[in-house]
Amino acid sequence: MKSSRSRRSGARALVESLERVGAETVFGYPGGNVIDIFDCARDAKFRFVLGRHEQGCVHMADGYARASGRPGVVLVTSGPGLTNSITGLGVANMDGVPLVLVCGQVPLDEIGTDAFQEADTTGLTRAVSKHNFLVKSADEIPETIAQAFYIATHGKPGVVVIDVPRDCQQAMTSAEHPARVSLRAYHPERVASAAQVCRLAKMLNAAKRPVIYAGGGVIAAEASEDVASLAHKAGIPVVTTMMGIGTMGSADPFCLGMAGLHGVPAANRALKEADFVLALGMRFNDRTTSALSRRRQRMAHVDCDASVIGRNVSVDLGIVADVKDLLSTVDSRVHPAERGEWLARCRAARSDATARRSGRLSAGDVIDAVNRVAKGGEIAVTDVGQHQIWAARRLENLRPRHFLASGGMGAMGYGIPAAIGAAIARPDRTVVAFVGDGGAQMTSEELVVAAELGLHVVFIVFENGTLGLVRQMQKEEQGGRIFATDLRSPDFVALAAAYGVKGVRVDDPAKIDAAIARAIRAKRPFLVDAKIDPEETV
Ligand SMILES: Cc1ncc(C[n+]2csc(CCOP(=O)(O)OP(=O)(O)O)c2C)c(N)n1
Ligand SMILES: [Mg+2]
Repeated sequence: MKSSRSRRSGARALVESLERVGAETVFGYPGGNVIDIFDCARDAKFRFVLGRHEQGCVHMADGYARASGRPGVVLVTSGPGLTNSITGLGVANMDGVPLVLVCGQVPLDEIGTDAFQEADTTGLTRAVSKHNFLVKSADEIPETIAQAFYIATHGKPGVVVIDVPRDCQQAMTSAEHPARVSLRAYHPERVASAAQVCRLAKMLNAAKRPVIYAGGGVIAAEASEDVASLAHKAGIPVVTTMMGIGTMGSADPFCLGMAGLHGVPAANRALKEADFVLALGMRFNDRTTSALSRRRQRMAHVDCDASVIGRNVSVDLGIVADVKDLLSTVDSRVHPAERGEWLARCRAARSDATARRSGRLSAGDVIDAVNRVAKGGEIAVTDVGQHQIWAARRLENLRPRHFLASGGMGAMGYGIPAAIGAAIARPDRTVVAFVGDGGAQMTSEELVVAAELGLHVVFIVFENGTLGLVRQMQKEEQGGRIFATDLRSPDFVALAAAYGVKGVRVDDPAKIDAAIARAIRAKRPFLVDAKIDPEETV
């Protein structure tokens, strides 16, 4: 190692490297085996945000990453700090969110001795990360940080974990942050061949009823505008996965909304009736394939991750490439077309209504109120359950990076902390969190962070007194045997007040617009406890 730089501790080198890779916010929670790094973070260039539980810290970093496009960074201690982080890592990794977690570890010579707060970080995070590192000397730290950020952000984005033993944090090193990262075994950039581009253009030009099926990979690749311009040029309606929501605003006449198991009828019908589907930046997990079950349509699938092509759905043409690059190359070969009749047929099916019983506040009333008041300018973050599906189906005019949800993992507890992370990333936006009364009780402790930082987040709790989505399954699939789903909640307005967050309770459809408007005007965290009908189903 060269030593033009003065010697400093591994912890100091780590903080310097985080600055060098451009980390401007780090989320985390301290502890004994990471205390040297925290000591150096005191005067770092980045801002440190203290969550109240490591799961919350990771979801915050995830929300920050999804809303900004920059990798989320988390710093936690060994043992319980790491195990508390696992759900958050799984959520981010499954949804292709770039995130780097640094955790403390017991000193090298104590690893494997059942030392206090020792956990097998490598073993525990293998299945919830794209890659993990165990640092074995202070000299490795700058290079490891550089590689971790490279891996997290290149190819399909994902989670990278760096386990840093305490003695490596304390040891002195002269190792410098590398100017460039070169990894012998990881070269994810792939481009489509000329033949593939030609074939795709031919398939599109020949199609009578084509549909674009856009996933989260379109948003991650910043290719939403390219999708819209292809759709407009060639008369192709666009449906999305849940992760792809925001690719195209619902005011665009080519946008048919979310398809799949929980999708809207117009989107699913278009997929069923299509003669050609162009799937972009998606995995075809089980939620997204329902409309393809009796498929007669031809299909092309483009994704930057080779492992998803042909895995769950067999396709006529598979292309491993960056979606944005691919669209820019194929564009000139696609003929302009109207496809007026096909578009009219697809559009006629648009319109969606949630079931409601008159007089009571429904989930649809709440979401419609957000549509009216926020007019699509908000960043919407959801938890998991019925409220998530209602929001995904019904929110209007969202932009790319403006709909955040735990898609792959479906982890309750995501909404509140992820909304906080999004608000930190985008102080210029109103963030609206849609959470169930079940999920709200999993991570409500993070509300105090929103109060402490004065963040502009509107937390809407859909209080139906039940774990609604599971109760609905019990009603519809388990012969109506309701068990362990109806639950008592705290007084959410009082709970928010205890954390320093103002709130209001609403159960009258006539008052919901005013409540949402007041929350949005507040310019500080505000909770709306919406009492809705437990019998409403999705
Ligand atoms: C961590 C976690 N545990 C369990 C589940 C299973 N689950 C999916 S939806 C749901 C109910 C959610 O209830 P609530 O938060 O009240 O939302 P609602 O469906 O009522 O809108 C449950 C228990 C889950 N997704 N995540
Ligand atoms: Mg509920």
